[in-house]
Amino acid sequence: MNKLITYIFLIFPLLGFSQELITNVHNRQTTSLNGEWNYIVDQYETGYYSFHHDAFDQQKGFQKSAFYSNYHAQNKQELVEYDFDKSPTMTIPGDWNSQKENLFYYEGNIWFKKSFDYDLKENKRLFVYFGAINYKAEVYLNGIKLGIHEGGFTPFNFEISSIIKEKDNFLVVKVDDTRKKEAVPTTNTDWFNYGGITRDVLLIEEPKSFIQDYFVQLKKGDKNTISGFVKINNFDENEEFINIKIPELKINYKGKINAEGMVSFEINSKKIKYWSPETPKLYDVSLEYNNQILQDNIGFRTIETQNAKILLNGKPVFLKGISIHEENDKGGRANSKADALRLLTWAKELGCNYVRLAHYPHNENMVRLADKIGLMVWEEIPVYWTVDFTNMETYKNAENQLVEMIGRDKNRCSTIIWSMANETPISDARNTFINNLNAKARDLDNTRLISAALLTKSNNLNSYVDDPIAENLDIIAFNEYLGWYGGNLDDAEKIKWTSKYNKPVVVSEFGGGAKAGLHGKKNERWTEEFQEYLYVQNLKMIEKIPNISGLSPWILVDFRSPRRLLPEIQDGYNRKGLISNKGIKKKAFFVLKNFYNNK
Ligand code: GCB
Repeated sequence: MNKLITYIFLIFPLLGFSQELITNVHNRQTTSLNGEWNYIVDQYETGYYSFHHDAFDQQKGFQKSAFYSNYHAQNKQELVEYDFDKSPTMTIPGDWNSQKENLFYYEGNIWFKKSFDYDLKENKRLFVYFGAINYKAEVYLNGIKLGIHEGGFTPFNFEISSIIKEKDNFLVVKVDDTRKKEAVPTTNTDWFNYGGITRDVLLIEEPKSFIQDYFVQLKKGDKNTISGFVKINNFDENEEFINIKIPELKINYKGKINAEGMVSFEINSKKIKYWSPETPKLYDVSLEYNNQILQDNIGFRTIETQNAKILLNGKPVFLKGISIHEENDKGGRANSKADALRLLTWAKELGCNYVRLAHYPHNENMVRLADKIGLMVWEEIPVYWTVDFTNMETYKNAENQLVEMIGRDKNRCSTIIWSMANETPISDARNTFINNLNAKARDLDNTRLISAALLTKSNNLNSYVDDPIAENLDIIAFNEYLGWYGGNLDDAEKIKWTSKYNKPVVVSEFGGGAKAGLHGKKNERWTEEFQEYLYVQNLKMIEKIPNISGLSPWILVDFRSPRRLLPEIQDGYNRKGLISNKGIKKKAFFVLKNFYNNK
């Protein structure tokens, strides 16, 4: 234990940021580090900075911090004012706010520690993988700093082959969820800032040379060609080939790996059964290399736009959707398969063929389940409201989150739309920021549609979108709140929407709050009747919007938001859910269900 104490404060060179993502982790040889982790709440970052605020783990900073080193040299004293093993524990994955009453409102730094043994054979490599940590993570193994990751909703990994020991490894993570102006998202959001190690922690064991990543989807605009790439980590020149097998399609493709460890391929097949919400057909795909067999379940479908229509497998499709936040039934960050099943089963019950996973990449179980049960998905990054558009570091951070989201989910056929942003105010800096993200997304994946939830403009009863970034989007999506944030519900059918873009339109949000069980007249705010009427009227209006191709009202379930302060009604929850946080369906649920059933 004493060693542990010394080690986390010891100085080792920073290895930098997280390394290239290993994908499809759930089908690899893994050991879970989920479970109970010790934690230390460190409000003042005492484990990170000296009393003069020099960071212990930055070599330069440390060397300059003469007082600190002299003090220790003279006194031969270790920092002993903490003890992980005697500290309390909490369950990982899990946010701290919903697990510990005294941490409910805590935003700041907490150190986590997990001890474990691992017998790594000589010809193997080991990686530690985090599904997500909100918000900033600094990771150490056996006193050695592995690196840093920023962004609360995407996965990352570090190689630990040379650090791992057979016994008594200790993995330490400093998690900081302080909201910052320059972060993505920025300080102000309409959701709860759940802090912690909120998704799975895994050890991934691989051979020296292995398949790190791959892209296996239908080629853009070609429903008879499966194309993409396979990427080998540490390419071994004695093993020149990979195989891609899809037994049901009698595909056994052999591809030669190039000097960069990459294979780009195209495989023709006229027998493909296409994935759709009605028939969510998935194929067993196996990628084979150097005795490694990596399995996946992959569906094939085309998604494109033609003028103002969205075409799924070449046929027009209307997106019957609902927006969803990633919360569990206890009011914490959701992560489990059961959470995903609960949320997506409700979406199905509502008659949806599509969901908007707002406002950040949700956990992988969500998209995997959507693949399986047949729901098209909009995924987005938390470029929300007013991030610091003029700041290059903020852009890099947003782009990194985009890269990690696409990296993780590019083989999920359910995902049809990558969204770049939500309700961002127009300015030159913002336009450039989002256009650059858009270009990056297209560069990484040209098979999906790109959108962003935009703001609208109105002039009396005329409403429209006029946004310079819209020209570069495939779908014009916007949020409108008729009857809630202004406007008169009785005018719904008189409102005239126009669109200057010959592109599909999706209403990415509309809605209004209601407290489940509160009844009254249709013009009484917060009653179920008010919300019901709001849905009736908004749906009448939406049906008449030119080029309308879908909607994802706000929102499936009431969710926690520190901005929602009204006692006895909101009590810290955004009440625009069609279902209460306790699972009770409100009247408007049935209005939307009926609308979708008849669509
Ligand atoms: C919006 C935001 C969403 C909010 C919602 C609301 O426009 O996109 O994040 O939660 O409105 O309830 O105000």
